[in-house]
Amino acid sequence: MDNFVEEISTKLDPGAIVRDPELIAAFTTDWTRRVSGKCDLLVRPRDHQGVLDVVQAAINHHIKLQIQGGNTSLSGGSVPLEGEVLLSLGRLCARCAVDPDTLVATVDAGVTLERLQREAMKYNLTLGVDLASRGTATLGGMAATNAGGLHVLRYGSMRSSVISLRCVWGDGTESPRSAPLIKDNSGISLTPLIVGSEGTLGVITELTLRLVPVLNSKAVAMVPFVTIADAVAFAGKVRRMTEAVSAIEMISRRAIRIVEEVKGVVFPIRETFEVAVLLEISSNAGAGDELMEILQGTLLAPQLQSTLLGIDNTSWSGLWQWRESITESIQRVGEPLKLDLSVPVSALGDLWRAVDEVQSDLAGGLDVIRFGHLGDGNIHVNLLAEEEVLDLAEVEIYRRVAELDGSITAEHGIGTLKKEFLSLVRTEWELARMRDLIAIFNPGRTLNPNVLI
Ligand code: 2HG
Ligand code: ZN
Repeated sequence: MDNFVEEISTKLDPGAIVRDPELIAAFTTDWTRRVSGKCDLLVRPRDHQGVLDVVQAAINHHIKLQIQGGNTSLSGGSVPLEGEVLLSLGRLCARCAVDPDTLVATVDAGVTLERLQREAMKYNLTLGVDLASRGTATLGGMAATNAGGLHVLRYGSMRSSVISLRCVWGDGTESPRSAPLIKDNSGISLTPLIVGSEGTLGVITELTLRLVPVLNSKAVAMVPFVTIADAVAFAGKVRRMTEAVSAIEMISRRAIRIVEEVKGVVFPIRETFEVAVLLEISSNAGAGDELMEILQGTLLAPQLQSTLLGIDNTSWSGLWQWRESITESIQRVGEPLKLDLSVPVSALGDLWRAVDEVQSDLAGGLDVIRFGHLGDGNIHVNLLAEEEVLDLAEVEIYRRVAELDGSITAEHGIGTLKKEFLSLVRTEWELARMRDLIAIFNPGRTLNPNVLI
């Protein structure tokens, strides 16, 4: 370790090398507080060359590195578990350049989503991907994990927004600068492969991202449904009617109760419901009118009466607050086990029932809080219980998800927490090919040795 530090100290600025345990502590526990690692050294290069120097020195001295962006991973993917040196990209943030003619941004990996949103907004542009953790999540981390978020239905996950990337690979080589080429068919592209590889192939240092125009007319409705099946049918009808849908989110009754309890607020819908659907319509003009037309064409009169509308900015963001406060509110009542499930949208009712069955089999010992991205078939199931009950519930729910041809992680990634379950949803052949790729790009597993596989 001393030789490693000696080598990088000649190349990085003094502020880049941190050995103070108190300063390091802030980086070693993940956002959920469920995963706490250990680490004696934090390295924070400011640029691509610094990252290259660190990775090459790590290879020379047989040091393992754990990469970290904003440390917002919900699957333990960003903390060092076994004393790896923490390679934080938070200071790699000098560049955040928007090209308004090409509609792209070129950013350093440590730039936060919120900062890009601010810069892009100067030209009425934004990134299609948006997340509640926008103030902290970094674009490099979002690409490495193929983050999804609130508008996947319209803009896709990060993979759809990444045009090109620059990387330092785990074998100590580097790729050229990212280029804003909207079209480029010169052979096999590594870009889609790196996105979602969770830092097991290389460190992303720079990204060129596709931007989209900000749609200034937005309207939101919160519609209560007695069953999840009714909500799914509604989502399908709405999507068949218009392309202007920018989100179809779901909040269960239990999730609403938690937000009410923690925030001291009262949900305005008093009728009994199993799920509330948050539907957002965005366009350049008249989103409110279009939303009303959609609701009138899909809901019966009593349902329409209990629907909440957010047509102006204040009521619009007030309704979104219910959805965006859930994660933070749950965190205030416990340390949940977070499941991030997806199934074909048409199987969401089956998934709901499966989770209900697991809960009743565990005889009341399990608190289940469901919410998520109904339009994408991606349901977050947060579980609160004693650890042994959580273990049983997790295995059983994943087994049921696999039976429904679903995924054990739709958007948060495998990280370190879901590694043992990967084989439920990937074949031996697929796992072997993942290992082959890691062996090519990151041969000594210098980067993220405990993540993914
Ligand atoms: C969301 O959709 C995030 O709000 C967080 O993916 C999900 O807290 C969670 O489980
Ligand atoms: Zn989500």
